[in-house]
Amino acid sequence: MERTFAIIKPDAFAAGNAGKILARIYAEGFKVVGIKKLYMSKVEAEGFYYVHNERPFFAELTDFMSSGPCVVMTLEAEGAILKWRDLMGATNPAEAAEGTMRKEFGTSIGENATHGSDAPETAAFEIPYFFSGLELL
Ligand code: FUP
Repeated sequence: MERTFAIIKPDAFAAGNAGKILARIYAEGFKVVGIKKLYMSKVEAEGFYYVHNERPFFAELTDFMSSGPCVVMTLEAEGAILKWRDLMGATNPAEAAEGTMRKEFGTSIGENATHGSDAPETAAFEIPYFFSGLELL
């Protein structure tokens, strides 16, 4: 079994789509090991996305991620990292396949509804950034 880290981003949460996204997560067979709503600060968003801190979209990205509440999750499944990336779809909702979360609920490359770890090393940083061991029992 593998674990990945996922976010229902502020755009999707504000639009009332958290329930639909969570229903798909369960329907696809993930176990939701950890889940909580939080309202990220700008500094917390900058820490989470530090790998992108030299990119031109960093300020916009961290403003958006701290613009409203989101839902952070730790998901478990066989091949959870790729499985959640596949269910999310391409970064740009316009290029995402039908039936993916970003196609259904994203509105732009920035406001793209969901986040998911892209590799085991990323998940190993992202899960404990938001969850303590006790929250993942
Ligand atoms: P992804 O792994 O699919 O979330 O995509 P990236 O790691 O490349 O980018 C992280 C986030 O930065 C995206 F979810 C949205 C944002 N982003 C932009 O706002 N503009 C871009 O050109 C690329 C990414």
